[in-house]
Amino acid sequence: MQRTLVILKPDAVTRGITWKIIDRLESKGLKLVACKMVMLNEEILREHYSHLVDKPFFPDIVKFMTSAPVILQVWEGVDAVDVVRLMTGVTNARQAQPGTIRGDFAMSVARNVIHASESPEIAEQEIKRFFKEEEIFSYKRLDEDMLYEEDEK
Ligand code: IDP
Ligand code: MG
Repeated sequence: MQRTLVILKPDAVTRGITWKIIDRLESKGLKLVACKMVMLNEEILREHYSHLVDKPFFPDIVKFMTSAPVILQVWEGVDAVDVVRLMTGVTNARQAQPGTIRGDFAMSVARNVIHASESPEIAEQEIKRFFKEEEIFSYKRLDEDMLYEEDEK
């Protein structure tokens, strides 16, 4: 099983659509193993978005991402990183495919409702950034045996 980090961004929280995103991920068969609401700050955003700190729009990212709380989550499943990225859609929500979360719920490049880790290595770093090991839970989904063939797990 693989783990991936999801952030439900301030637009998802303030627009009251977090449940719709969670519904999709749960219905898909992914398992929610950690979840908390926090206010992010510039320091952690500089680390999390280190590939963007020199971009002219970085101050706007900080302003947006600190404008309301976010919901941090860890989701688990086979190939969870790729599955969630596919479900997320491309960065520019206006170009994201209908059927993806950004494609169905957002209209902006910056305000695109969800962050999802982009590789297994990055997922590991991101999960460590936001969660202590004891905040991540291990339990069995009742439908787990039906979701996967034995050799897929
Ligand atoms: P991703 O979230 O699809 O992985 P990244 O390129 O890693 O995209 O960018 C991280 C976040 O920074 C995006 O989700 C978006 O909120 C914001 N961002 C990226 N590019 C732009 C831009 O050109 N203008 C404004 N915000 C941007
Ligand atoms: Mg990214």
